[in-house]
Amino acid sequence: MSPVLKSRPRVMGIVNVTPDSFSDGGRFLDPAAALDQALRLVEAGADILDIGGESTRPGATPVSAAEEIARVVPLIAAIRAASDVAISIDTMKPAVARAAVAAGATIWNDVAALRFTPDAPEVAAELGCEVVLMHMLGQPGTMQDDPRYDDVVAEVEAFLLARALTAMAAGVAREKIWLDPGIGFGKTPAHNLALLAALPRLVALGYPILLGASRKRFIAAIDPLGAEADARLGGSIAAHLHGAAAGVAAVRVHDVRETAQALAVWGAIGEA
Ligand code: HH2
Repeated sequence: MSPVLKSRPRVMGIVNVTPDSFSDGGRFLDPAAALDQALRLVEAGADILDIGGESTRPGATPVSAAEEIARVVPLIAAIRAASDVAISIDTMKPAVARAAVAAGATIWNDVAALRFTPDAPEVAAELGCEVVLMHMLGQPGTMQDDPRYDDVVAEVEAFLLARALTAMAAGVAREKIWLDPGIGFGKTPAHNLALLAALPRLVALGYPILLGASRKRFIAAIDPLGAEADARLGGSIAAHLHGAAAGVAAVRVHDVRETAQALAVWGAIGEA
C-alpha cells in the first residue's frame, strides 16, 4: 500500500433550495424536484447531503429565517423519511439550524463560523450536532471586493483555531468541530491556490477539514474555457483529489457521481 494513502474523503452533495445560488439556483425550488435531486445524489455516492436555503453569493437576496425554514425543513424531513444519509444544514442562522436539526439534520454547516448571531455558539452547543466552521473574510455581500491578507494561510488558520476555541468555550465538544478554509469566500484566485496548497498544514491542526471547491470561480481564472459554472468539473475534481491526497475529511460538491468515481479510482491506485 502506498505510504501516502489517507482514508478516502466523504462526499457531501450540494442541494440548494434557492432561486439564486451561483450554479444550481432555481433548479430545485419545487419540493418534489429537490427531493428527487437529493435521492439521486445519494444513489450517485453522496455520504452527506448539504441542504441550503439561502445563497451566500455576492449580490444574493437575503432571506428571513422563516422563509429559509420553509424552504429547507420539508426537504430535510422528506429525505430523512426516505434515506438514512447524513444531512447537513448550510445556514448562518441559529433558528434555521435548530429547525433543521429537529427535522433530522446532524451537521450545522455555518459559513459564518458562528459569528453573525450572538447566540450561535450556545445554540450549536445545545443542539449537540457536528458543526462546520468556515473562514470568510467580511460579509457575503462584499467579501469579493478587493480581499487582502498579509499571509492568507496563517490568517485563515488563526481564524479557524480561534473560532474552534469560541465554540468549545460555549460548550461544543471538540470532536464535533470541523474546519473549512472557505474557498472563494473573500479570496482572490491566488489566495484560493495558496490555501489549497496549504491543506496538509490545515489537516495537521487535527480537526476534520471540509473542502468546497466545486465549480468555483478561481477555476475559470486558471482555465478561461471553464468560464461557466457548469464547465468547471475537471478543475473541481483536480482540486478535490488534491484535497484527498492532503487528507481532508470531506469534499462538498455539485457533481457527486463524477467526484465519487474520481475518489474511488484515486483510492484504488493508492491501495494497489
Ligand atoms: N461554499 C458555498 C456554500 N456553502 N459551505 C462550506 N462549508 N464550504 C464551502 O466552500 C461552501 C459552503 C458556495 O457554494 P454554493 O452552495 O454552490 O453556492 P451558493 O452560496 O450561491 O448557494
